[in-house]
Formats: sequence, structure tokens, C-alpha cells
Amino acid sequence: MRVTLAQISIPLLVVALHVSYVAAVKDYLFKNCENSGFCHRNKHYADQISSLGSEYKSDYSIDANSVEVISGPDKFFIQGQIVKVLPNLPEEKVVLPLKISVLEGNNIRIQVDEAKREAINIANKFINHQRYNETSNWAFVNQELQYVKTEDADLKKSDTKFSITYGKSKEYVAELEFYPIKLTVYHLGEAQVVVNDRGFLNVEHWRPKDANADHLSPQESDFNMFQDDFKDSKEDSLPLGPESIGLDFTFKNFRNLYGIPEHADTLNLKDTTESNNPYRLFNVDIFEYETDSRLPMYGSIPLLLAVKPALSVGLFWINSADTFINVDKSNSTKDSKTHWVSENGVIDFIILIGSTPAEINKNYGAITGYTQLPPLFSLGYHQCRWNYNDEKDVLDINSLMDQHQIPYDTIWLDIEYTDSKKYFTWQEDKFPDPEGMLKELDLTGRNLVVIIDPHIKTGYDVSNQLEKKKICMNDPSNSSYHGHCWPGESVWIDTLNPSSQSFWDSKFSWDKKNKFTGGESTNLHLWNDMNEPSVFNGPETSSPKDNLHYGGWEHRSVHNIYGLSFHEATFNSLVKRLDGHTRERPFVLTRSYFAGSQRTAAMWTGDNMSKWEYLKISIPMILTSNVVGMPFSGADVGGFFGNPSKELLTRWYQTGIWYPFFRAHAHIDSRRREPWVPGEPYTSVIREALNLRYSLLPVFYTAFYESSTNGSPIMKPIFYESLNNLESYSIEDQFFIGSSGLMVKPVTDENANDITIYIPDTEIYYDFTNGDLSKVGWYNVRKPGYIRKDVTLHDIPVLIKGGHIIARKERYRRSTKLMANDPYTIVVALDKYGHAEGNIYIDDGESFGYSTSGESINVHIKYSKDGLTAHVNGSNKEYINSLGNIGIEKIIIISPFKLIIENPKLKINSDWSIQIILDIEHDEL
Ligand code: NBV
Repeated sequence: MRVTLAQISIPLLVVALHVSYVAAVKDYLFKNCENSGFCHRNKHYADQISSLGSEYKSDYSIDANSVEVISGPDKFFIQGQIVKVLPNLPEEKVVLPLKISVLEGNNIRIQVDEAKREAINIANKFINHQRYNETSNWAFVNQELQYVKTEDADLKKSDTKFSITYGKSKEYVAELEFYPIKLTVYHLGEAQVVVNDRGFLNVEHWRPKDANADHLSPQESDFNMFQDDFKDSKEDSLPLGPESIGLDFTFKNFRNLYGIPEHADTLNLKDTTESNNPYRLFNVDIFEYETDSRLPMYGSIPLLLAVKPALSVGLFWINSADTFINVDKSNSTKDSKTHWVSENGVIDFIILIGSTPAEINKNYGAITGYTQLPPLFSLGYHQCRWNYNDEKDVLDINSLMDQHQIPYDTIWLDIEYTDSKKYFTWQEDKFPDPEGMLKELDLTGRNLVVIIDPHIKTGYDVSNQLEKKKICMNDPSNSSYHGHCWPGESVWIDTLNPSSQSFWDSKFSWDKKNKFTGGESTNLHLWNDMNEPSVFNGPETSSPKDNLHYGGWEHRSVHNIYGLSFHEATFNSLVKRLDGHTRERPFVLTRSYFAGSQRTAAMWTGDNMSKWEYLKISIPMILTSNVVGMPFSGADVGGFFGNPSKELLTRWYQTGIWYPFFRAHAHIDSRRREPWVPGEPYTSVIREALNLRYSLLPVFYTAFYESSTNGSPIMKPIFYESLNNLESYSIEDQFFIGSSGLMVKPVTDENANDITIYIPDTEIYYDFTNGDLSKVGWYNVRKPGYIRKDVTLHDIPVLIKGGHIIARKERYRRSTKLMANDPYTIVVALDKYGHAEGNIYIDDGESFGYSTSGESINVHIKYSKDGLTAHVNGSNKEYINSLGNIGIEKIIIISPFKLIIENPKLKINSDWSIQIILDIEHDEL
């Protein structure tokens, strides 16, 4: 057989993308920039400065004499002072200490504080007066950052500026001009990011209320500096007055920006100037959220990525207060201009720069940590609803799954399992024997996830102890704050208080008296909800901003990290079950999150609706989460509110199998919708989708392993693989899975008979629809563009890009645990040069042995003209030997014609090579 690929051409179909905008009707519930004091004021200031143009003389300058280099044994930083003059008080100057450090990975960090905060004199003695500077303690994986060595950077100072040359081949320069203040980061002499380009730097320094007028500059507004007019926030005492920070960042020649979740919006960030509707980062319980919206949601990650073909820049704004980000792409330059404002705290940000977005992901992960390597079961299918009613219900679902041959790993219990929403209790009549139920589930390798929220009902031992130990979030008078949530009157654990950890640990410990844990069950895992925190009677359904946390910090300063502190405490407690030893890696799902949450939790996109538009938006939302280092993410399959049609439910499963975190969930008022409920043909189609997910678990697990070492996305936007193709930068309904080459375009339209798939480059793409390789179809386009495919209800359109090798496990098993010893099938998809390679990561899927004693292997498989070879990398011989009974049952080579090698008698744990001669000529096309 001799086929030259160039002989076959595929017609291209180009489809225009339509973007629709819908006005949000939820706006009145949440603050916008206009009615939020600090955002309003910063916008006013920015508008005034912009209209003055070059006439404006900034109040801020850097005192050249103050700038000095402080070098230690192997690190250095630059220190200086920003001085702010007050036009009405010429003799008073505000000093803002400045620190610049250069970190490994081409990251440059800038910190600006305000001096003399200790002199503040206010009535409330419980409040910490300093600007909050501990956000990084929560976000960073190590408090000790990796600094570049003094000899690896060139520093130059003159009277007007300071410059730092850094990078492997000294390709980056950061130049700080003293007046007007401007920081420019250059790559090979070309400006890439300019900080304070537009002069919007603003640090609202402390001033007594009665002297406020004197402290204002003519460009400033005093809107809501000492009171809050917003309907639900009128009681905010704003004890420290105006404290906001603002700064602008211009990304030179960048039009494609990503990140800053969580918003139910496009992958590529929108221009927000015209609507005056900036992206807001403020963790809230947003009831019935709408799509196409910049309104805040449950979590926030203040990382923005700017991407262009040869260079990517990341901006990590390390602040946990209420934040707005205005994005201006409408200007006539090719730049994107952004304006960041936060209600309080210090200015602290890192500019990351590298040649690709993957490099930014890696360097950002080195700072905030990479995603946990989850227990393998948690990559299986999760069956949830609010609520499974009792033990019988749980165990019935468990056996119905088997009757219908539906693989699944985890069943979930929502708040109704508790006695009157008192967490750490079971509703005795409905769940008399949790230990027995957990054991029954364990028989088939299944797990149970139960919910625990941070609001603790008043009047029972858990809340009594919290109050007694003084580890609650406090009100402004420093007494435990009482508010309302599911259980009625509640207190909130203050997980920012280090003493909370040991208390929380005691709640999860395997103690005979602690019925909650189901004895010494290792198959009990956790779900943390409502941790924004959601407070039913609080402003914007959250905590009053003048509540107090450990250290006297106002809630205002720590709002966006509260959720992280809570789920991290849960994770830590689970790791410590049984005196610090556990067989299992814990699994924790959180609704609220921040930068760094990826280390200990998975997230989901909260309360979506059973509507097609929510199925669609789930893809860009999860892609965004992946782009900012939080890849373990998913959306409620089927939609939380409402009842999906059978078709929507089916399509949602077919999409959900690609979410890194794959869970079906439903509201208490919705009808049952487990996979067998819709009946035929839907149940069979859903089963096929689930089987596809399970067969590809080696691919997902390998992608997680990679992400846990380099921060790479698991659900990965197309542009990551086609940086030279600008058209791919806005594709958000199609994605790759890790580095597997699998490219998926789920069907998200009702009654779809056909679909278009974007081919981003000129590599060969093989049809992998439904994971079915029985008929090999393939595409090879001369120019990136769309191809069209007919689809039926059964179809999950997938292609595999030439050049990749993946592993599958093809047998139906009831759960991942039962698949452990199943043989692998290796799929080899040759590229246009006749090459392919891939990696399979394997460990026991449940313990920490992979990190403590090297109990893992990486099998690297490569195809070249000499044939197929596999090399096993691993350091623990005993572990490698223990995998001796896991074989390879089949090798499929697609090229584009198929070769199947049945039962090659190979083992997954040893090196091998087989000679294969394919008589195909692979030409460059
Ligand atoms: O605990 C009940 C629900 C839960 O099912 C859902 O997943 C969370 O996002 N929870 C919110 C509280 C009530 C929602 C209306």
C-alpha cells in the first residue's frame, strides 16, 4: 500500500462566529463600579487624569535618593520610596515604601505599602490599622520565593531612572522612571507591559474624616469615602475611611487577554469600557447567575494572561479585597489597556513574562503551587443531587448504577444528611449507620462525599466550642458574629486563625466517639460550599466588610481568601486523619477559591441552570480556570436549577466527560435524572459517554500528573497549540485534553445535525468520534479552518492530532478502583512525518507513595521509522515490579490507515520495542 497524503484534499468551510450580548438583570443585587465607593472614585480619578492629558502633573514621584539595592547572600531587592504630595497640604507628604524583587522564572514583583499607618487613631481598638499584606501568605506555596542571584541581573541607576536587566540571556529589562512614575518591561528592546502608563496610580492614604477635604487632590472625588450608600451596605462603618489602591497596566501589542475568573463570560476577555461594566473579583453566592456577565461569582483568581504569537505576559495582582478590572481594547492602538482597583490592602503584583502561555503557567505555579495530583477515583464520575434522602436511597442508587452498567465512583450527600444542618452530625433516623453505608460502598470501590459548610448553627457543641475558643469571625466589637444561613442563626469559623486548624482536625479525626467520620473509613471525602462566605442577611449575601478576623484584619481585606482558608483547613484535616497517617489522598471540592486553591481542592462553577446556554458557557468558564492554574474544575452536569430535556441532559453528559472534575448535580426541587431516568435511547448514549471517560482515565490522569508538575491546563484552549494562528485565540467551544492531542468539540446545540470543527494547523487530525477507531477518517487541511461533520445524538466529536500516543483501558468496570489491573490499549496517531510519542503516568491512584517513596512510573512511548519503543522511567524497583501483571492487550496505529496488533504480550512496567514497517510515504504537506 502506498499512499501520499498530499493527494487528498478536504474542502474547507468557514463559519462566522456570532457573539450575542444580553443585558444582565441581576445587576441591582450587586455593586457595580458606579455605586461602589472605591471603584467610583478611582474611575473618576482616571477620567480626570485622562482628560487633562499631558497637562496633568502627577502627585506621585519616586525619591531618587531613596532608591537602593539591598543584597543578601543569594538574593537582592531594590528598595525606595514613592512620595505622594498633597496639593492642599504642601508641607505634608505621604511616604509609600516600594520594593522590587526579581524572582526565578522571569518574574518581577513590585510591592508598595503605606508608611505611618501605626499612627492612625480611631475609636475601634480591635482593628489592625496596617494595610493588609498577607494575601501572599495564603496564595504562595512557599513563603520563601526563589529570587534570582545578584550576579544574574544587571542593575543600573541614574537620577531619573533605575533599570534591571534579567532573564537567561538577559533578554528582559525592567525600567523604572522616577517622574512621572512608570515601569516598562522590555523584551529584546521592545516594550511589552507598561505600568502606570496612563498615570492612574492611586493610593488613598489615611486621613481623619474631619480633615478629608484638605487631603483630596482636585482630580479626586470623595464619593462614599466614609459611608456606603449601597442599599445593603449602609451599615458598613468604614472605620479606616478611604484606603483603595489603583494602577493601570498597558499590554503593548496584545489584543488577546485571558483569566481573572470567575465570570460567566467568554474565554477571551471583553472590552469593558463602553458598558462601564468592569470585571469584578469579589467572591459571592450569586443566585441564578446569568451568562455573558462580568458580575462577580464564587471564586476569584487575580491572574491575567496576555498572549501573542511570540510572547506571553502574566499579571498576578496579589490582593484579596474587592477588586474591579477595566479592560480597554477599544482604543486605536494595538494595545490592551487595563485598570485595576482594589478596595484596600497593599499594592503587590508580579509580572511574569515568557515565550508561551505554558511558560507563564509553569512560572505562576512555581509561586502559587501546582494542582494537587488527585486521587484517581475523583477523576471518575460523581453522582450528586440535593439530596439523596437516606441510606437506602444511597445504596439503591449504588446498585442501580450496576444494574444499568453505569460506571461511577462517588455518590454525594448534600446538606440534608445532617441533623437540622448541624454539620458533623447525621440525621439519625435516615442515616443510622454511616459506617455500614460507607463499607457497603467500598465493596465496589465507591466513595462518599459529604458537604460541610463554614456557617455553624448556633446552640450545639461545635458552635459552642468555636465561640468558647474564640475562633469565630467577629463583628466590629470583636464578639463572634452571628448571621443567617441554611441552619438559621449561625457563626462562621475563622480559618484565618491558626488555632482553627487543630479544632477542625478534631472534627475529622478517627475517634470512636466521632460518628461523623463513619469509623475509620477512607472512602469519605469532603465538599465545602457557601464559603465565599455566603451570609443570607449580609450585604451582597456575604459577610459585612467591617467584621473582624484573626489579627484584627477587617473582612474587607481578606474577603477573597476566606474560601481558600476554609477548604485548605479541610484538606489539612483530612490528611491528618488517624494521627497524621492516611492511606488516601483526600478529595475536597470547594465553591469559593483564590489563587493557590489548586493545591488542595477542585472547584465547580456553582449553581448553573438546565438550559443550553449554560452548557455552552461551561466550556469557556472551565477553560479560563485551566488557564489560571486551577485545572481541577467542572460544572454541574445537567444544570443545577430546573429540569433538562432528555436531549440536553445527554449532550451535557457528552460534554461533562471532558471536564477535569465530572459531576452531575441537581437542585432539591428538580426531578430525578440519574442516567437511567431518561430511558432509551438516552440512557445508552449516556452510558457510552461514561464508558468513554472511563476508558480515557489514563489520559486524564497523565494530564493531571503533568499539570501537577508544570501547571499546564488539562482542558486546554486551542490557541495553546497554535500560537501563530490568531484566529484560534477566540475559539472557546473546542479544546484539547492536556498534551494528549485529543481535540474535542462537544455538541452544545439543540437538534444539531451537524457541527463544525476548527482545525488550527496543518497537521493530520484523525477522527476519534466517540473514541471509536473502527473506521479511520482523517483531515489534513492546507490552511487552518473549519470542517463540517454530520452528528447524531450518539456523537461526541473528537479528533486526535497526529504525533500523539495515548493509553486507554477498554473494559467496563464498576469503578476506577476495579480497573487498577486492567490491561492497556495503546493508540498511536502518526503525524505527517510518520512520528508520534506520548507518556503514560501510573501510580496507585490513592496514596502519597508517589511523592514520599517514588512509587510511580512514567512510560514514554515513541514511534519512529524503526518502530515502536517504550521506556519505563521510575525510581522505585519494588513498585515497578508490583505492576508486573498489568499488560498491554492491543496496539492500534493510525497512519491514516489502521494497523492493529492484538495481544502483543507486553507489560506496562518494562521497556520494549517492536519493529513495524508501514509502507506509507509521509510527505510534508
Ligand atoms: O447545599 C445546597 C446547595 C448545593 O446543592 C449547591 O451545589 C450549592 O452551590 N447550595 C449551593 C446552597 C443552596 C443553593 C440554592
